[in-house]
Amino acid sequence: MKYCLAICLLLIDCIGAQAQSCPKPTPAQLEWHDTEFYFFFHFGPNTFTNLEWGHGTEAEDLFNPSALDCNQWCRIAKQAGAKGVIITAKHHDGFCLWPSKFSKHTVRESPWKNGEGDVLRELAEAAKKHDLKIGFYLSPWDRNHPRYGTSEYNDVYAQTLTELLTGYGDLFEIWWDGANGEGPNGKKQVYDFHRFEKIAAGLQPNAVIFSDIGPGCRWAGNEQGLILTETNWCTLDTAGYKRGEGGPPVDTLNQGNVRGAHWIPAECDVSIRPGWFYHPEEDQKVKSPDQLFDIYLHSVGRGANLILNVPPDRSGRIHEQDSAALVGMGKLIRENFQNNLLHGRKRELIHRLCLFTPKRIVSSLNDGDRMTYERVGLSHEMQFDLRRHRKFSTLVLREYIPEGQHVSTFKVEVKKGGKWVEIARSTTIGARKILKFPEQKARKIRVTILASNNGEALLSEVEVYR
Ligand code: FUL
Repeated sequence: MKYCLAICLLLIDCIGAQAQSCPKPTPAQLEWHDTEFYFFFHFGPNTFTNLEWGHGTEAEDLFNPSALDCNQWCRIAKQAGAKGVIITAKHHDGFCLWPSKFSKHTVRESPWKNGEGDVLRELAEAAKKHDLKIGFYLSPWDRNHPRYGTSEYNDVYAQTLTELLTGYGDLFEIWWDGANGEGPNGKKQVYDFHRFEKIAAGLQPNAVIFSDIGPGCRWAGNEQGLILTETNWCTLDTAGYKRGEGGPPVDTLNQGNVRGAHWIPAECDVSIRPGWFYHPEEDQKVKSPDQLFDIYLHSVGRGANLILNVPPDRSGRIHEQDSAALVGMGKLIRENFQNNLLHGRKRELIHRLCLFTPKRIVSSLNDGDRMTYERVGLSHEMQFDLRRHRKFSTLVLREYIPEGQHVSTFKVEVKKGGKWVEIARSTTIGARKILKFPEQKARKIRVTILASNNGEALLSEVEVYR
């Protein structure tokens, strides 16, 4: 007993010392983690020219949606279960979807609404009405701006960014694309990202900046919307890496770095169609609800955020093929996570490490509140009693990430015929882990944390679904 107590105290000591130094999310990043899944809108001259990368020489006359309806976009986003929207305020062709003072290639020069329109304003108002967060993609690469490729372009970008960050209310994310080619004068640009970051931090401290290396969140290394393995660390080492071509290897972007220096979680980007912009010939190539739900499981279900691109068509509306698929996706998300079989049940935490440690009954794991948590030691078993045999095929775990991310291996067992049988084993948990397995019929479930960076786990939620 004496030894046991000593070991326990020693362990608690070590844990305390290690926990202090690990990277943790900022309040803005915590909010961002909660946003989980949002829409991306690629819209602009490419929608009308059928291109993916406009040349920057397209006539403004081309931009003329006949029935732009941002409320429709937001209604569908809500039905799909998304919590926010991000739009290409300016893509690589340089066309601004708002009447920017710092460009002559904007909606103001187009026939749409006689040059009086502002797509960002319409989207910001619709998003507010539908209780969706909003963010902007502002391509650093600009194939139109005459100053591109000179140091003056950094001033232009800084002014344009300021305009966006001050004109449309609170933003939750700012998107910096890594693509960087030549501008109209054939020159590449050396961007003053340090200055842009300072502007963003000053004007929109709650907006998380996306790029290959953050600082707010990172590209997940592929455009399929997937975390490719079970492992996804929210931490990344960025020393020596740049945005774009000088970024970390794609598998590092996908998995993060265990014990990485900075909290820069992954965001998975993917389009509902093969292209990012609308192309009529892709109307029959829209991903199905099942495919979209599978992407959700491999992104949100692996602790990342999902940004799903839904390109509006030439009328300025989401095409019916896409909206049908998205409504189907939303239905699948709701159905799959509707009825948590553990909800409202107290559960037992059985400590195996020290035989004399008493059982604990806890409720913070099933209160639906990510701010309450339970401290669980390695090899401590968490046992859940469904009170009778129930069928289930999904387990959801959430780590208490305000204190960082630590778990690196855990297993799941069910009791069958008086014996514990392992049904799943995985690696990281993070913000949210969704484990799917063949349907089980059992009364008791046991989760054991087998390895962790700091010798313990802080878990905030455990959920079980049919
Ligand atoms: C890429 C861009 O080049 C594509 O056009 C698209 O915007 C995608 C989301 O990011 O880097």
